[in-house]
This record gives sequence, C-alpha cells and structure tokens, in this order.
Amino acid sequence: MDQETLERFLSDLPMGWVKYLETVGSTNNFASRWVKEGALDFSLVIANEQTAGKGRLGRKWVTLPDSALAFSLILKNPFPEQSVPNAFIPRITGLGALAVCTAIQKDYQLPVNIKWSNDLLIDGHKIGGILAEARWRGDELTAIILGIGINITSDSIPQGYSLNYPAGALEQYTGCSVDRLQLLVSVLREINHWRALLQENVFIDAWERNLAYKNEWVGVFQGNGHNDVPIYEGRILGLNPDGALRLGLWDGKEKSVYAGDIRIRPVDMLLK
Ligand code: BT5
Repeated sequence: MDQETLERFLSDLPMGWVKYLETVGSTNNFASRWVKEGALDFSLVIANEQTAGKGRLGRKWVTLPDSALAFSLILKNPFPEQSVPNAFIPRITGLGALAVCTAIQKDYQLPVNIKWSNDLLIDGHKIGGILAEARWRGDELTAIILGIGINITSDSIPQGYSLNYPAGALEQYTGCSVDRLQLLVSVLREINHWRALLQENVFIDAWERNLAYKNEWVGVFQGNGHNDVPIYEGRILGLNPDGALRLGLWDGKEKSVYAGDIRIRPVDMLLK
C-alpha cells in the first residue's frame, strides 16, 4: 500500500483528506489532530502499523505491520439532521460495526456479528474492534473519529499478550487471501450507505439483526478487563433506540445497559 494507490482505490468515494502512514502511534490520535486543523468530512488516515493503538478505557489495540487494517475516519456533522439528541451518539459505534459486518458478509459470505457494543466476531473469535471518539466545542458536537481495526492475516493476532477475548483473523475464515485495500473500500462504502440512515429505525434494526449472542445468557463486566464479577447477568433481548443493550433479567425485569463488555455466562456459573 502507498499514498498513490490508496487515493486511486478511493477515487469513487466522497473522501476528505486522505493519508497513508507506514507507522503511527494511533490513527485516532492522528485524526484528532486533523480535526483541530480543520479536516474535511470523511477524512481518512490509515496505517500499516500502530505502535500505540487504542482500545476503549485505556486498553491497547495491537496492529502489527502488513497484516491488518487500522484506520480512522472523521465524520463531521455525523447525523443527517442538524440537531440530534446526545442519545444518538452511540449509534456511531454501531455504524462502524455494522459497516464492517455488512462489508465482510457481502464480500466473503461469512457470518460476522457484533459482540455489543464494539467487537466484531467470527465463530466466537474477535477479528476486529471499533473505537468511536467524539470531539466537542462547548455543547456542540464537532466531529466523531471512527477508528476501525480488523485483523486480516493470522500474523495480525497478538502473541504473548493477554487478550480479553479469543482473537481471530479474517483470512482464517475466508480460505483465500484478502486484499486490504479492497476491504477498506467496501467498509467505507457501507459506512457511507448506513450513515444516511443513522437516524432511521432501519439502522437500529440492522444493527440488532447482527448482534452476537442474541437470546443467550451473558454477563456484563465493567472496568478495564480485570474485573471478574459481572455487574449484570441476563439474556440479550436486543437494542434500545439509543444503542443501549436490552437485557432480560432473572426476575423478568428488563435492564438497559449503556457500557461494559459482554461475556457468555455458562448456566452453571449463573446458578452458583
Ligand atoms: C477495541 O477496544 O476493540 C477497539 C479497537 C479499535 C482499534 C482501532 S485501529 C484504528 C484506530 N486507532 C486506534 O488507536 N484504535 C482504533 P476494546 O473493546 O477495549 O478491546 C481492546 C482489547 O482487545 C485489548 O485489551 C486486548 O485484550 C484485545 N486486543 C488488542 N489487540 C487485538 C487484536 N489485534 N486482535 C484481537 N484482540 C485484540
């Protein structure tokens, strides 16, 4: 990959600024500086390697060279309508996750799904993640940086590093090699498509249809991964319009969960 090839591949898309980097700390941090410099909507920074890739809550995202996709897209005025309740902002994480899902489903006919809220799974293995970061001026949402990492070849899977979930890579499931640029273009197309529908019910419906572990018993864990005790346990029912996860609890009540990590809770653990 290089700058010229990247620009050629993206020529049919409504791109703002576009930058290819051989190596960077974090593409999200690079994009954050761009926002301050006045970057245009749909500006993209992509890196072959990240040395300080970020997950949520200060966690690390590992991007090893030549083996993965790691990019950040700047969405200015992300919502089609001007004045948008803050409750809609989590939909941007859904936008990234849904776009990766639908791109991989269309291009490779693979059953990718979304482990709420931001993990991409194939066969129970995490092959990618989303990190959406909002930028504000006072009360005004100026931009959202949509960071996406996807493991492509098996070399992308971090070794000797304690992971919070079993990791996988796309090529382990495709049975053929994956062209990173082609996949990037597909994901950007899907983002462009779903973005126009962000405020519609059809968007939440599609996000919900692609949720992993629907109707299964799960635990919700909060904190940066060292907490063994779930704050809630229940059956995944679906999503609220604001992107919160709807859990059905033991007592028949329903709980909306706004943050946390999902893990499957074996029934014997639940009965303890
Ligand atoms: C995420 O966070 O999964 C968000 C990942 C977002 C990465 C993109 S890459 C482009 C952009 N620039 C950035 O700096 N970030 C974004 P979270 O759900 O908090 O998961 C983080 C956890 O995933 C870590 O604590 C590890 O356990 C695990 N992990 C790290 N690297 C991984 C990898 N390559 N494959 C699978 N799991 C990984």
